[in-house]
Amino acid sequence: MVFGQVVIGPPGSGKTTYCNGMSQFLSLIGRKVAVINLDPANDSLPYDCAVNIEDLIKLSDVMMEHSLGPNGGLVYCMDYLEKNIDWLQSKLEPLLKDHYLLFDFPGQVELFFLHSNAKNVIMKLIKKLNLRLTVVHLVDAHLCSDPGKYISALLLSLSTMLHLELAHINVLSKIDLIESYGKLAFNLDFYTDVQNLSYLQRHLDQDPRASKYSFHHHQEEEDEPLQQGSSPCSTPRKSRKSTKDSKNPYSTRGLDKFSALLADLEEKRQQIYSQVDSQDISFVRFVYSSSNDCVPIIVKLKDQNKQDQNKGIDLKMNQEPHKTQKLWINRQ
Ligand SMILES: Nc1nc2c(ncn2[C@@H]2O[C@H](COP(=O)(O)OP(=O)(O)OP(=O)(O)O)[C@@H](O)[C@H]2O)c(=O)[nH]1
Ligand SMILES: [Mg+2]
Repeated sequence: MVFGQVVIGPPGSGKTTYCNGMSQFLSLIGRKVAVINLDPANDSLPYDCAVNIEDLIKLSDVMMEHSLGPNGGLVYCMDYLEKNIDWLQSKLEPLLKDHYLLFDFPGQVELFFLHSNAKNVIMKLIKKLNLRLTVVHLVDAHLCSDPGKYISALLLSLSTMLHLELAHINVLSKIDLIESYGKLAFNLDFYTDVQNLSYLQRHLDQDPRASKYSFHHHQEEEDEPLQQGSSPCSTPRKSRKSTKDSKNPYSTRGLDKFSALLADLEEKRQQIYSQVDSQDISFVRFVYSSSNDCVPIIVKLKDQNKQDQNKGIDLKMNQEPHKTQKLWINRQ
């Protein structure tokens, strides 16, 4: 079985440098390593690559021949690579016996959350060559210094994870430069653990560009006034809201526990469906209540004929004795 990494990330996030450093590290600890350059725009490679996409197709040729810009050209190159996957397969086969593989991909992020060609290339290699690959997604650590950019990096990481459907590690690159961007609003573990993003709200409000979108939650501010003199670089203190008994215990658990919770909720959902009048139920959702419980919300669609006088969406929350909330939505 052959193991390796698919190294991706926005332009200039350090993919090629990472592949170079990782290959040196692996060599030093006695592992045979092969770096495969799949970026047809990688002009000067700092490592000796075992396979180079430029032997198959060059971005400059594509741009010239097809009158494409660099972005369209890269999509074309990935498409071409997918169609010629046998070429890549034949180049990789001699390495499969004992090498660890590092794939250096282009920095055009749309290739990894929007288009399917790069994903198809990776999936075909996994299937044909029985590879075990992990995605290493590099994001420049300086994005932590700006709350809006940090959220955008998280969204990018999330869409990439969902699109590629592989084992995935997000890495903050260029961490040695982080101090040059000033003090972070929170400790580094806030950013690496992706803790409660609502703590970023007041920092977004201080940003002249973000503040115009009014992220501020006024009620929360009334509940919890900003403490004068509190250190801006301390781990966020728990909001009054979260220290109350409404703290969701599942928020600190791992994915393994989460599947147990889902099974539990599915059982509750089936119990609700087995009750009388269940044919009227459109779907059942769950919310976490202040009494440490997952409360079902039953959504029923009203019959249009009976409810003609109520145009538009009509939401009613009824508290049942067994703490079930029902939400009716008019069919438009
Ligand atoms: N200070 C610092 N610089 C880095 C680090 N990693 C990469 N760089 C620099 O960042 C620049 C871009 O690095 P690359 O490795 O070419 O980035 P890339 O993601 O491969 O770029 P593209 O292939 O163009 O998308 C180079 O000047 C690197 O020397 C790091 O950890 N610290
Ligand atoms: Mg590169």
